[in-house]
Amino acid sequence: MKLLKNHNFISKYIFVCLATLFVSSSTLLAAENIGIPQDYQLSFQDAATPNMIDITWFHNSFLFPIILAITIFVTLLLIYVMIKFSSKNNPKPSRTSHNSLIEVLWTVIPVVILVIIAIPSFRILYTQQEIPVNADLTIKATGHQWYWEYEYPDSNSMSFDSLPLEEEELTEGKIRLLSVDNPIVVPAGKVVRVQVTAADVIHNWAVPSFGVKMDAIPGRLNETWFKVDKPGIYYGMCSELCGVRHSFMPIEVHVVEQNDYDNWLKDAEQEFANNNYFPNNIKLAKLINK
Ligand SMILES: [Cu+2]
Repeated sequence: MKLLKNHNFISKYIFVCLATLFVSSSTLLAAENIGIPQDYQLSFQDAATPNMIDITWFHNSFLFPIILAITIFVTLLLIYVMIKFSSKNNPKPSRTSHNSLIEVLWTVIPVVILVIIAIPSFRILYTQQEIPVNADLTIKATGHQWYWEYEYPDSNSMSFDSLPLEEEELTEGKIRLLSVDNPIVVPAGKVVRVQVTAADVIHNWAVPSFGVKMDAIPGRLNETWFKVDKPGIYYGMCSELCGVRHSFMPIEVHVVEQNDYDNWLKDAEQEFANNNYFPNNIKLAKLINK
């Protein structure tokens, strides 16, 4: 009866492990759209920048097989130990308490695995942090409770606020809690440097498909960068708990061809000449008082 109970437990354990493996491997094959989360998505959004391509490769093709191998190894080891050394099969346990060879091995092997992981990891971290010397465009993103303010320092310090669309403003193709009134627009194939800071509390400027996630800290100017070749609309969110409306400060980036960008810039420089803090702050006040 005891053995039966043991077997029950073991088969349940194996089932959970297999189910976990199946779910994780099938989600690696999902995620088709770029720049937007999918229903029931567990894995990454499709990569839109060289950095995100590296991050996706690092996780899916490098880390995941290592994790898989270790998980399978430990699971088999546990099953082996549970059966071989159960009180029934092994009534008189050995009193061995030390084995130098095994102790050295279980210290050295994990260290070697960590060093192998660290090499590509540090390389990716470095390219994320190291902005290419000649950025084609600089955008400054300032986090406020609870909206993003963007400045284009190269264009007469043009600046505008970016707030999510309200339910009644959602037209065809707009997405609730992701579409904003004033998205940022950048040219395709150009290196965009993003300076990130905050005016009140810590926020975080994050766009998953760009592989960008940078803390916005009051009194500090952080920098990150991205280069997107494929024109389209990409979405992100504030990713640092920053207050009650934390979930209402999405990020919308329009990547367009250079001439479209030039046209947008001409219009935007006029529209946002005296920046639009004031109207948007009224809008924000309305939202908060809702
Ligand atoms: Cu925030």
